[in-house]
Amino acid sequence: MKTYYQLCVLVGLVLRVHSGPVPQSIVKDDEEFAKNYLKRLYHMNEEKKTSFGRKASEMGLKLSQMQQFFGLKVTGILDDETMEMMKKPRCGVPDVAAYKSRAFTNKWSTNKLTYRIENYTPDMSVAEVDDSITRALQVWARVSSLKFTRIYSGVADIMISFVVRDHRDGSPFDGPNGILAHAFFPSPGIGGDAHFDDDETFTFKSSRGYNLFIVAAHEFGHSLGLDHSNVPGALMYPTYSYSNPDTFVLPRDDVNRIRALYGTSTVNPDKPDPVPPVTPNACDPNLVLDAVTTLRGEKLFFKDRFFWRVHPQLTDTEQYLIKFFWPQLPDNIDAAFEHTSADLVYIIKGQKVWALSGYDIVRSTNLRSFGLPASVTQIDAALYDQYSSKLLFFVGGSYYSYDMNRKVMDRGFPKLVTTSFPRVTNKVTAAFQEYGYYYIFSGPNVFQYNNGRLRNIVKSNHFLRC
Ligand SMILES: [Ca+2]
Ligand SMILES: [Ca+2]
Ligand SMILES: [Ca+2]
Ligand SMILES: [Zn+2]
Ligand SMILES: [Zn+2]
Repeated sequence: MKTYYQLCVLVGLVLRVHSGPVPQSIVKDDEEFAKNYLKRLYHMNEEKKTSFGRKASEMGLKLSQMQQFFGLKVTGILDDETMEMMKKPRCGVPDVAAYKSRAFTNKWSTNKLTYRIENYTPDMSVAEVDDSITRALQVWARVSSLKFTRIYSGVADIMISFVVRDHRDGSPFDGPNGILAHAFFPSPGIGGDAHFDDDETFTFKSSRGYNLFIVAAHEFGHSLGLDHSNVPGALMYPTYSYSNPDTFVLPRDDVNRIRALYGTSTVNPDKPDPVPPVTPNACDPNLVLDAVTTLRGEKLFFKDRFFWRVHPQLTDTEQYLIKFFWPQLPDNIDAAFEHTSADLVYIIKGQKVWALSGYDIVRSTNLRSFGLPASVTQIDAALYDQYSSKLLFFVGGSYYSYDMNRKVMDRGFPKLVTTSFPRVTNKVTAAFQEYGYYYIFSGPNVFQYNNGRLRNIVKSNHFLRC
């Protein structure tokens, strides 16, 4: 497993190859950071002057709650993976709804609400801010009975402002990154209001900085009464992930939750709504994966906007948005493979290829650089055989073999898939090698080969510990 500390080393200059003992000061800083995180977002009590054991168990309990929420391995200790998750940019509203103050309810008694933009961020033009806010509210109005009216003076239900640090509501912002914004659940006064941390760089139609439309759409979910969702890919998931504002469609989980509060919109038969995206289910027996690769002993299984990360020693899998780890990578990728001797993972979509070192993108290249003919504009799957140094590309019913050492395409290719992989009659959808075995995915089935001999056929969710 890639540790948080290795990540730090990789991001900067490679100071040392093997991660040695971590300096005590870093451990202390992280512990302080984690304490603040849990106090703020999991309502961990201020430390009382009790014995050390008492304090430790309170922190352990809150760490377990947080790990449970994010689907991490529940250890109750501050491990690297937990620290990594805590450092992700996110919303400042606590994840533990049970602690919501009694002054707030979970819904407005009316479906007609007003909003007012009190001030603007210098990061964007006035028109861009107005447009982002309006469209963020429409995300919710489109799928429910809610209606929003903008007012320009007086007190609106949803007062929107850009502020920094302490802004006199008891929840100071923290400077660049970390907490991006927060909003208050429905109630008179501050209820419904949304505050954006203006120490962030907000953007209009860009994956740089933090996209205001995405951040605002999430915050307005709170303004309307929704708390955080633990469904990866839901808009109400606590951490920030970029989505293209022009193609954004509210995911199924959020649609269901807002409709439970405010009912369904009146359907316009001339303009049907786009289908809300769902989060793929590891237990679906018909699951067809987009791509599979190993990564330093872990396995990554890609599907739509998501991937599952499977550790060899852990019993459960973790599911993330691709954009959560690599904002620059596209969704719905074609293929992936690990070039083990170079410690790189390649992600392929169309003609584009990205090389990752651990969780960092180190360069991008083109399919042609692997010697594929220009007629191949898209591949179905890729597999790197670390023993023979051959890289196999699956395209329709054929496959190519590229020699990674000699950097040439092998003679006699493409070959028919069925000549080397008996029983695979349909298109290969994903592939990887592990412990000398080839795993060839075709639709929901996976064919396991050892030296060209079929050993076993399983369903693709076999690997996801469903
Ligand atoms: Ca209000
Ligand atoms: Ca911040
Ligand atoms: Ca594929
Ligand atoms: Zn939130
Ligand atoms: Zn505030």
